[in-house]
Amino acid sequence: MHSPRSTRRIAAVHDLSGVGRVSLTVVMPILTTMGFDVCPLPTAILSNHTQYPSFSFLDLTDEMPKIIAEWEKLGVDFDAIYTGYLGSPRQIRIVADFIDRFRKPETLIVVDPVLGDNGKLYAGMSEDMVGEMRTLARRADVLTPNLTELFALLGRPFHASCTDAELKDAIIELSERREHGPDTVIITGVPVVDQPKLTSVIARSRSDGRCWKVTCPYMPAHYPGTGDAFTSVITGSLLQGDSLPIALDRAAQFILQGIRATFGYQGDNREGILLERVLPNLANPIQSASWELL
Ligand code: PXL
Repeated sequence: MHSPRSTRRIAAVHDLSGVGRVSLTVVMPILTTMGFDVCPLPTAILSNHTQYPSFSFLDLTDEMPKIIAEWEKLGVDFDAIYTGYLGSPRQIRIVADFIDRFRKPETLIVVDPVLGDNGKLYAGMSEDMVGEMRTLARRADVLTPNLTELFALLGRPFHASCTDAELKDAIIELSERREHGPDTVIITGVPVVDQPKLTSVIARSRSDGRCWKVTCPYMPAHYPGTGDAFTSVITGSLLQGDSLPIALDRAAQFILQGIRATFGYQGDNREGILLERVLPNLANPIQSASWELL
């Protein structure tokens, strides 16, 4: 599998949730549409995501080392490794080891530290998970926390109204506090002070030292899986060679299109955005960039 390939390959380390359009059911169609060969390394199988009051959960921690060992035997190599929802502290250690064994200098490592939202950890997430996620985050080239995850990783109390300067400092702390922090940190779902109809994304790359902000309309509804969709588009866009601000714009625009396609229906928001309606948009060039330099 070391011969030249026409299609680049991504290992996608996420759960498979049957209902609710999150994780692999979002990551795979997006990255396949963007032209990649997506190889799932499933972390757990759930009946539906954990924002429903009840769900079945099959932990695949014991299976993962076997899958990884077979991939090693096959000599598979990956252009990117993209991790999301992980089911146990031991599983996070297995994923960290997988990255250490498969990463090459040019491999893009994207870690979405899925831990919680709206100031709360998701059902089943513990402080142990947060601690292990910190060590995984250090291996990332690109880390995409929302505000809840940002404060959890920093070990500070959550608060929703933050200034741009405060978030810029938080990113610098996360990526430069330790010798091997992530190069690029993208904070998603940042409210815009005094503008309740807007939301934003703030990002900084340590290697070029610049900080970017992308602002877009805020729709007053919560749809699970939008974080997975956002980071999938970021991953695909960076692998396609886009700059960080263009990747941010493409991802923000895609999520907005997805929410707009869904919002008009009086459906159950827990089912996520109508991804299947907007997937073809991923082939379009960017319509209007809105990034600004902070
Ligand atoms: O999209 C995040 C996510 C992924 N996987 C599972 C989840 C959630 C969020 O609720 O429950 C199982």
